[in-house]
This record gives sequence, structure tokens and C-alpha cells, in this order.
Amino acid sequence: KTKKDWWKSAVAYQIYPKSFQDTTGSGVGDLQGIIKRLDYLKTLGIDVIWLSPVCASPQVDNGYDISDYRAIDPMFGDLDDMRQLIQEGKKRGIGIMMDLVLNHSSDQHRWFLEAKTSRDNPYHDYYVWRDGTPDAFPNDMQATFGGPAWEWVPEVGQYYFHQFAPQQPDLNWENPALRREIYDMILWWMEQGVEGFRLDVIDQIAKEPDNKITNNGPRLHEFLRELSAETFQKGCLVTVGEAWGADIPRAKLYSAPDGSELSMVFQFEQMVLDQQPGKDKWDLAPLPFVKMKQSYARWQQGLHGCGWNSLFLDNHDLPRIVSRWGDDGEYRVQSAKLLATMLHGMQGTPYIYQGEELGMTNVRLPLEQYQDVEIHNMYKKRLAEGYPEEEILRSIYAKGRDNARTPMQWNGQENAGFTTGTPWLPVNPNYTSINAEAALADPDSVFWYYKKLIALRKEYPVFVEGDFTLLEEEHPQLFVYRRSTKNEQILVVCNFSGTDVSWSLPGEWTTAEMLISNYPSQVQKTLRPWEATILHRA
Ligand code: TEU
Repeated sequence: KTKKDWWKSAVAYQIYPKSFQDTTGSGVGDLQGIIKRLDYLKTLGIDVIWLSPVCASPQVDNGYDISDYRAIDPMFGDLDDMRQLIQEGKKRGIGIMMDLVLNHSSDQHRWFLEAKTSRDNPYHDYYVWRDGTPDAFPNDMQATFGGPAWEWVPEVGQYYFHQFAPQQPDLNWENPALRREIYDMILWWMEQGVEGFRLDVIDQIAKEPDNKITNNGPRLHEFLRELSAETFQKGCLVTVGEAWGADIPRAKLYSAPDGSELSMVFQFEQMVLDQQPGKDKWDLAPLPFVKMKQSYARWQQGLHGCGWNSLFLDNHDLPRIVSRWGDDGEYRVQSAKLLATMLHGMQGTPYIYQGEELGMTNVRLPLEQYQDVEIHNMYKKRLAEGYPEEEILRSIYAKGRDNARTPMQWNGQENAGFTTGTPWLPVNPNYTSINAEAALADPDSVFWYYKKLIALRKEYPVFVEGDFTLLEEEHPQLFVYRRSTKNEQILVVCNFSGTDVSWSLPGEWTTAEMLISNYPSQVQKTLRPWEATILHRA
């Protein structure tokens, strides 16, 4: 990929390697499995794969705890498999984006093993240490996965700081030697032929625990500009930072058109709307629909011409969108298509999470079958705090990260064609009807609808370039918006409900061409349950 902004018309696909395709019978997906499925992805029409971490890792947090940034975890294969994947992807016009976990490493990384031996070790300062006594933490900061953010190391008589699990010590970006080490590693991956990077919790690298600052630290954008100049800007890469703390002004910095930082960021403003204000994701609340539309509109307009949006509804940390905002029962197919229409009509780079193109749903498992460290920590904590067990389980069913991590459903055979062994996390029992083989055989499937949406983005420049106007702003069921360039316009119409809504097309659209719809016939005076359509006029 040689054009500077190639990613503006690209569509990405996220693979969670552990759950994609196993070829060895280990019950865990692997790189050869991804290679085997490249033709499927080629058929879908995507341009680039974001690969969740495949580097060497003790897998305390499914690879987001890296112990060697230049090695592939043996569970997934080796460097030759990785080089083969890059090659085979290139042949099909599909680039590979690696997941860079730069905020923290594994506690089994060589740097950390050295760092904790003595305060004088050169690697000591690669991590964030504070003095204290075994019974007095430096302060009361808490880790994302529960418990204090500080862990005592008797050998050095200090605490180290960890924003996630204790096995994920935070890296100290204040240290120039650490930064140089990271840049060299990234340059090395660029030499291997990767075409982009996703940067895990990138807004948290400039932490200042003494001031209780985790994200958006004062030096964040300084660090990012240096990182970008030393690495990404030496190639033609796509880069996306994960930034839970991003607002629109910050996103403009991250995605500045001069390329001084990143291509774009994942922001989560819409994704935190269906929880109780001021509480965490486990405190369920209905989606405030009108707020959600207004939030998308603000981001669309706020970055138009001066930044770039990423577009996503699912990832490996989020529940399945069709279960979350759609209807995973009667209207599963229609609502999955509607959600895709709503998102793919917007400006930005869409990311599809594996199985989203099949309308895969959430799962309900007995507690002991869940694998995610976050789920188990939350369960123990809330039980101790006196929450009724049913309420805790309801939260897990709705928001647990394992909803997205059940194996990819390839066919109706045993274990959905994912593995011949025992899957590391159970397959969703609905694989007998929801699977890729069935979707490919059905011209009305969610899969073929996604393919068409991807193709439209490539065919009509208005999808990539158009500005955004929200219509029916206060309507409690309809999400309607217009995208315009000086030459063409599209109208995206979505009935976000399982009931009929009476609504007529604005006059100028009655003769417009229908580009796509999840119902066989054109919009009349009534929008049917979960009806979605895109109209075009030149
Ligand atoms: O996620 C960042 C993050 O903040 C999430 O842990 C989020 O708070 C959580 O999912 C909400 O439930 C990234 C990765 O995407 C995630 O998989 C990792 O666990 C985390 O970083 C640590 O590396």
C-alpha cells in the first residue's frame, strides 16, 4: 500500500487469534488458521486485518501481557508462520496490522525480570516504582481489573505500578532508553512487512501516578509525536490508537491530517452510553437513543476535514452488538444489517470484528466456564459487596468480554469447525444455525450484506468524503442522516425498533436510487421493524 491516506477508503477486520481458527487440535486458534481463512476475508472484501496480540505471552490477559515483542507465541505458531501470513495477505491485497501493547509488558518480560532484581539494574527504570512499606500503598489508586494498582516487591523494597493485572506492570515512558527500545522494535516489525498498528490503551502511556493521572497525561502528545516521527512516518502505515479518554479536541490531535501522531483513534463515547452515569460498565442501563445519535453526529462533524474517525460497534472487549443494541431473537438478521448500515454509512474507517459479519450473538455460560480475568474479579468483588448473584450474572451476560471471544462459527459441524480438539472457551450453541457456511449459501445473509456495504464505500466517493447532517434529531426510533459532497448525496434511514414507524421520504429523495436495503422493496409510508436503507442521488 503506497498511497499516503489509503486507509481512508479501507475497511478493516479484527481477528482475535485465539478464537478464529485452530489447525492443530489444541483448542486455540493459530496463524495457519488465519492463512487458511484469508480467501473468506478476500470474499468479504476487507483491506486490512487488525490482529489482536500474537507475541510471546503468558496469556494472563490473552496476549495483552507480552513477554517478548519480537517473538510469536508458540501457541499461535512462529515467525515463519507470521511472515507467511504477511505474504499470503499481500497476495490478496490484505495488509496486516499488529497490536502494540506499549503501556505495559508482562511481568515475565526480560526487562521486568531484570528490573525487579535491584534498584541499580539498568532496566529498573523501565517500569514505574514508588517507595512504601509492605503495609502502606503509595496511594489508593485501583487497577482496571480490580484491586490496588500497586504491587510490592520485597527484593527492591518498592511498589511497582500496574493499571491492569499485577502481571502487567506499567512501562515508564519517561525513560528515553525504554522509548528507543520500543521504536527499534516497531521498525523491526515494519521491516517484516506489517502495514499498520493498533496501539493498546495508548492514552495511558503518559501516566503520573503521583498525581493520580492515568490517561491523557501532560506528556502524552509529546510522546506520540516522537513515536510517530521515529517509526510510523518512515512508512505508509495505518495506525489506530485505543483511547477511552479521547474527546473530540483530543481526537483532532491524534488524527491530525499532517500525520504527526496517528491515522485515527478508537473513541468510546457511544460505547459507554448504556451504563448508569458515573458507574461502571456492569451497571446496566438502556441505550439513550437520541443521545447516541447526537453523539455520533458530533464526532462526524467535529472531525470532518480536520481529523479522521474510526467506526466500530464490536471488538474483543465489547459484547456482541446485535445482542446489545439490536434484537438477537426474531429480528437478528434485520437488526444486524441495520446496525451495519448505520455505521458503514458514516465517514471514517470501519472495523468489523470477527463474527459480526455473521450476526454472531452474546453467550450465557456457567460461571466456571468463563475465562476472562475481568469477569472473575468482578464476580468476587460484587459478591463480597453483597450484590445478589442473579444481578451479577445478568451483568456478565450483557457486558462480559467473553461474549465476543467465543470461537468463530465456521460451519454446523462439531465445535463449529473451529477446532477438532476442546475449544479454550465454549462455542456458542447457536452455531448450528449461525455460521459462515450457512451465511455463504444464503444470498440474504448478514455476510453478503456486509460485502455489499464494503463495496459501496469503494464505489461512491461520498461514503469516504461526504459531510454529515443528522435529520429527525429528536425522533425516538429513527436514525436518519445525510452525507453530501458537491457532486452526490446519500440518505441513510434506520428504524431502530421492532415496530412499524410511519414516515415518508423527504420529497427530493422519492426518485433516488436505492443502494442497499434489508427489506426487498423500497421505503413506503411506513418503515418496517429494523428497516434500514441507503439512497443515493447525484
Ligand atoms: O483494553 C483497555 C481497557 O481499558 C479495557 O480493559 C477496558 O477497560 C475493559 O475492557 C472494560 O471492560 C485494552 C485491551 O483491548 C484489553 O483487551 C486489555 O485487557 C487491556 O487493554 C489491557 O491491555
